[in-house]
Order: sequence, then C-alpha cells, then structure tokens
Amino acid sequence: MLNIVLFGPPGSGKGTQAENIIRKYNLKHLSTGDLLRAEIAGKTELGMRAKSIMDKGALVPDEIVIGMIEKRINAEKDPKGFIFDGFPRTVAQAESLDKMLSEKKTSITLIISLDVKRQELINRLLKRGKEQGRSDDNLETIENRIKVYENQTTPVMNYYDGQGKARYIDGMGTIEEIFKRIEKVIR
Ligand code: B4P
Repeated sequence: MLNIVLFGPPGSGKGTQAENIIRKYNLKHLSTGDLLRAEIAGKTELGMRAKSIMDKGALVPDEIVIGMIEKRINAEKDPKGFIFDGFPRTVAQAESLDKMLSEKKTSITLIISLDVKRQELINRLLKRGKEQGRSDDNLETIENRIKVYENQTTPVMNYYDGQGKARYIDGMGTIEEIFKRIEKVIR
C-alpha cells in the first residue's frame, strides 16, 4: 500500500494537492478538516462541539479526530492506500495512526511537508474566506491557526524525520508546479 501524509501549515495547499494525488494514484482521501465540516453541516453533537473550537483556530481534541480516522480506515475493504490530509496534527495522533496501520499490516510510506511563506498563507486563506465564506478563514483565526501549527503540529515532522520518512518541498508557485514536485518525491 502507498500511504502518504500531506503536511504543512493552514493554507499550504494540503487539500488542493490531495485532490491531484488521489486522481493520479487512486488513493483513498482522508481529510479530518472535511470530516469535521461534514459533522458541522449535519448539525451533529460532535459537529457543534467542533465548530466552536475550529472557529477559534484551535485543535479539536485528539480522541475525536483519532476516532473519526479509525472508523474510516476500518470501513475500507482492500484499499490501494490512503492520503492523510490535515492528520496527524499532534504527536499523539501520529502514534495512534502508526498503531492503526500496523494492525492492518501496513505503515506510512512518506510524509510530504509543503513549505509556504507566512504572508502567502494569509493571502490564500483570506481569499478563500471571501470566495467560500469559511468561518475560520478570517485574519484573527488564521493567525491563531498558524500559531497552533508552529507550537503543536511541527513536532509531528520530527517524529517522522526520526523514521526517515519526511520529505520537504517548496509549496510556493502554481498548483501545477507544486504537484510536479510532489510527483517527483513520490516516484
Ligand atoms: P483543515 O481543513 O485541515 O484546513 P487547513 O489546514 O486550513 O488547510 P486546507 O487543506 O483546507 O487548505 P489548502 O491549504 O489546501 O483544518 C481546519 C480546522 O479543522 C483546523 O484549524 C482544526 O481546528 C480542525 N482540524 C482538522 N484536522 C484536525 C486534526 N487532525 N486535529 C485537530 N484538529 C483538526 O488551501 C487553502 C487555499 O489556498 C485554498 O483556497 C486553495 O485554493 C489555495 N491554494 C492552494 N494552493 C495554492 C497555490 N499554489 N497558489 C495559490 N493558492 C493556492
């Protein structure tokens, strides 16, 4: 199986590039952001709890996102592999993911980190906020999301670096240019 983690700060292009990767490699897309937004749209209890956390730009508790991912992994019969987008965001999530995959006799193949300048992240997310009205794409929440990423999420790269699985790519440029760099790393 080919199991890829797409990693990077908010607005670095994880969701955008995940779509290109799925199309080319026929992997199953698991985005915790999308799963949480589906819970919010369905007005479930979990969704209501998640919404107030996401609107502040904080992380939803580990046990919630780990439970959501575990359910999706177990529901797949004979997948070619997974693309994890926005997960894991803490070392505890990364350790749980390793455990879930080893129970399926597989593991993470590689983690790709998209490197994008801070001002570009803010510009992209403000633009999406205007175009799509996502309630967490406003300046105050964006700045907090970036801070949370720097403090709580960057240790995840060290975790995978220790396993020799981390790859860093330049996430500045057009969507097509960045996808070419990702393809090269996967090849
Ligand atoms: P996510 O949904 O994961 O959102 P994100 O990090 O902001 O990135 P996303 O993938 O959506 O955007 P992309 O960079 O592709 O998380 C939202 C919230 O959910 C988190 O803050 C947290 O509260 C919660 N959450 C999710 N997962 C969690 C977890 N595991 N644990 C705890 N909490 C969790 O794109 C951004 C914009 O840039 C798009 O409009 C796109 O069109 C544009 N863009 C992309 N590439 C571009 C390029 N090359 N040039 C110009 N624009 C580009």
